[in-house]
Amino acid sequence: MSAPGYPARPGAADMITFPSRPFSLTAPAGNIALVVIDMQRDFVEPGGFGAALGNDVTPLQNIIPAIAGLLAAFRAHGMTIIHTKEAHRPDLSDCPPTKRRRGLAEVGIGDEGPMGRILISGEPGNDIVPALYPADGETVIEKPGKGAFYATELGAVLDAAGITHLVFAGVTTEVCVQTTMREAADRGFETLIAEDATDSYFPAFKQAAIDMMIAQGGIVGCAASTDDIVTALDASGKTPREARPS
Ligand code: C5J
Repeated sequence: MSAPGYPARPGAADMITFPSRPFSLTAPAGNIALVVIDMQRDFVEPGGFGAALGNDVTPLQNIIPAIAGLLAAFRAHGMTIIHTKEAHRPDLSDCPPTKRRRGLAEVGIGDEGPMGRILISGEPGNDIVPALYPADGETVIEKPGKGAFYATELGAVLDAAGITHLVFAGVTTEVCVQTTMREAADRGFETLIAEDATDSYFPAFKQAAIDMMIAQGGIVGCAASTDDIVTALDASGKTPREARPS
């Protein structure tokens, strides 16, 4: 079955080639997953934790349409989508004291913030912004660290789905996105960051993080624009489910 609006073209290959930097990435569509990192209300919405720390959240809000475009394309092609949330247990048993000590704010992890307890699972501010809310069947990983592989089931989920290539979006580029891309690269995944679908409270950090990851021949991974990623998906012409060997 083709996804609505994406008719299968007879003879079209199911390999997808992303015109990324510093090299093009090619993979079977069924082996590629989109990972949307920490698009949570507390990081992105005015009045949340990020704003309470004195950050301008506007740049993070501005990437919502690009991420929505990626989600729409991956959903239309029936491809794997993972969302992450930086979230701790209410008793903070998964939050090392060193992490709690970090930060310049009067309110810290576990304290009552503008949208409930900061970075605590189940609190309103810990949820994903409505515009990017996970659809039924999409995996949501709650992670206690900056990297999404540390102390989570992410590796097992990806292995079970046969995923080898990860497309990254979300926030913040130099913290949770970069940490997770590095974890993924060390585990043997090919990684690609959608450069206009990620951002930081510090514009220079975003650029530096992308530059250092794709330097030295893509030492961590590759980068491409959202438009180029979506165009590559659409050009494949088939949904991965059709193309997968049974
Ligand atoms: C941070 C994140 N910056 N999601 N979290 O603490 O990048």
